[in-house]
Amino acid sequence: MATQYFKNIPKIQYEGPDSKNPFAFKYYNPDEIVEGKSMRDHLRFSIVYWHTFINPLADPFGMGTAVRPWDDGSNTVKNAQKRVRVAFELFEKLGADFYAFHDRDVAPEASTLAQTNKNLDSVVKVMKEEQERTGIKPLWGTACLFAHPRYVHGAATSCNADVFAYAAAQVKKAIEVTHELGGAGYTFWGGREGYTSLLNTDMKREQEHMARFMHMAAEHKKKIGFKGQFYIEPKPKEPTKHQYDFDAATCINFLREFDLLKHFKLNIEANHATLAGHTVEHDLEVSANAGALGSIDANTGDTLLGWDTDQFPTDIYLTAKIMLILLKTGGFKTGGLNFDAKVRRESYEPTDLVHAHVGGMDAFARGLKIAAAIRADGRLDKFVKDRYSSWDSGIGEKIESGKASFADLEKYMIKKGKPSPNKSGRQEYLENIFNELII
Ligand code: XLS
Ligand code: CA
Ligand code: CA
Repeated sequence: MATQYFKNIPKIQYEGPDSKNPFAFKYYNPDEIVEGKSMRDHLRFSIVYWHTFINPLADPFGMGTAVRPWDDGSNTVKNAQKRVRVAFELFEKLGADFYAFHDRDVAPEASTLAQTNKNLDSVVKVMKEEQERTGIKPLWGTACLFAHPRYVHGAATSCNADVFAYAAAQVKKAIEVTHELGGAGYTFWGGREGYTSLLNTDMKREQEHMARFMHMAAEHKKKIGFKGQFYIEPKPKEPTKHQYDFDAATCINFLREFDLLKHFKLNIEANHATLAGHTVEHDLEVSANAGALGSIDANTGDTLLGWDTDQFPTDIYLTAKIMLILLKTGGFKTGGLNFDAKVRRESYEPTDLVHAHVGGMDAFARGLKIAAAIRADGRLDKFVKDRYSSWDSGIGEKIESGKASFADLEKYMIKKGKPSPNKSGRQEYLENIFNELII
């Protein structure tokens, strides 16, 4: 039976851009067709368990402010089971089809691994009931390998082999649980997989261990018949100074070096890309070019704060740029837009969770429509195509098809004397077109 903690909030429905109702979508119209597919299937919204139901909204200077009337504050299975019912009440009201969770978000850790696994099973039972009641499923599951003090030196990259073994046992169970719940994927975010000082670190050995860990995970996945997609999520820093999964390019290089690319795709988080000194579009494009774009953690940072603020995305330029890349690459297969985002410490009431998600969903729905309009307009595409037209015939075509050597090119240029003139990149003109189509 559904709980009633959000009883003053109606099921969020589409009312269109003229609506002034804060509890209605202005742009997200799940069944509306865009480029031949429903908005729901394009966007595949997912809500995270950790920020939405566990995060107390503390910061380094002050305690948590979150008011969560359903939570009795105890670290018990009973409290965790109740929290599941409330979570699904909110997922349903928002009309999200997916959610994401860490093992330790959903069930309390006990003093032994065996008891911890039992706790998890007891809560998973309730998750299954709620999934069956609502049809909502995990976009992905994951294991928390960074919060407990045992992971102080890392998990798969720990200097302590026993800690590696513990982490492996934890991931084994987390994959099994995700499989049991019909999850579409499983994510590896190596929170402590990095280092702070080379004076005490054997980097080569640590990275080899991480690769071994992932191979074992892939073997176990096969063994239990889990068909969900594995993802690696890049992040450059925080908590460690040097994270091994720095950005998309670093992750892809690691996967390729250790023959793991066939088992993994990337889960790109917007705020992590910006911490790495990139735009999220850059990391999405890098992943897509390697055939490894899997899923997106949809959030944003704050330009004035230099850390992982995990805010809800509200900027329609950002969402339009993300959706443009996604449409170009054919959209999500197993992934989705996962709001790995939290409300601000000052927004501590349950209602704020609703406003935050409604805003994020609408921002992406609008981004999708803008991206589709840009593609239908065609001017940006045509500009890029024309810009590279020297490669479509003549010497360009010869180079691309591998039919020209350095000596051929020398001969060609000596005969020609100088290259044909360059043309303007017209960036401002293109930005104007983008603005014209932001509707
Ligand atoms: C932390 C990460 C984390 C992963 C899942 O910065 O974003 O939440 O998405 O472990
Ligand atoms: Ca994330
Ligand atoms: Ca983050």
